[in-house]
Amino acid sequence: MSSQEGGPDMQPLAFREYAESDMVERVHAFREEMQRRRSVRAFSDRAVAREVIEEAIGAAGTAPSGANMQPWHFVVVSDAGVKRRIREAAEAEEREFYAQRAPREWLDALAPLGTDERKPFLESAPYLIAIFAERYGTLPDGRKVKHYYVQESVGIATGMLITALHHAGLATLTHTPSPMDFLNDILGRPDNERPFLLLVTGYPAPDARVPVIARKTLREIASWV
Ligand code: IYR
Repeated sequence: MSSQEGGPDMQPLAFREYAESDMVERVHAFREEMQRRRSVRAFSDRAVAREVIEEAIGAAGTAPSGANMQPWHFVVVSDAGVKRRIREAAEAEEREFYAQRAPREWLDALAPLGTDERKPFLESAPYLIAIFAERYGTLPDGRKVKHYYVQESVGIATGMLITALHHAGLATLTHTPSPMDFLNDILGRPDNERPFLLLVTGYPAPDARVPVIARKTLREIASWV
């Protein structure tokens, strides 16, 4: 359906309006649900249905993106051998990071989280989702297509993925071994894709504990003019 001769194809917006009281109740319930989300570093090896991951990635794929280029690619890793290779490569980088590369100030900032170079969750969690940012696209004939606001777009999609997985009832961890170009080699991804983040997901270990940390208040994070 075209709204204007010669313009882009347009269609009616599928918008759902709620009564104001319902709106407040919905957003309040959603905030409470998000308040329960924590980064988890102890995962159970309990199986998770593939459909849950598929649907969550489908939700992430609805994210807005620069010129609608959708410059993301998600590689879902469940193979034990591939997970082991990722763990070995990530721990090698992390050993370097904790022992040499990280300045004292950074290590001090991480101290409340209790992280170190050991990443057993990279093998115990049922799924690792490697998120890649496409620096540019490629047409079937090999020509390059420019992508816009790639970091912003992939960041938004990743946030939506984390939210979808949490909503489904799974725990997640955003893991960023640095550098992580080993993901291109292990997962066979092309040069136009840059690893953005490794999202670990599954059930938390039954005895999972999380650090006591505070979230900034609304007054601290928002101002009104
Ligand atoms: N990538 C390291 C270090 C690390 C860095 C930040 I910034 C964190 O918020 C957490 C960890 C690691 O995963 O241990």
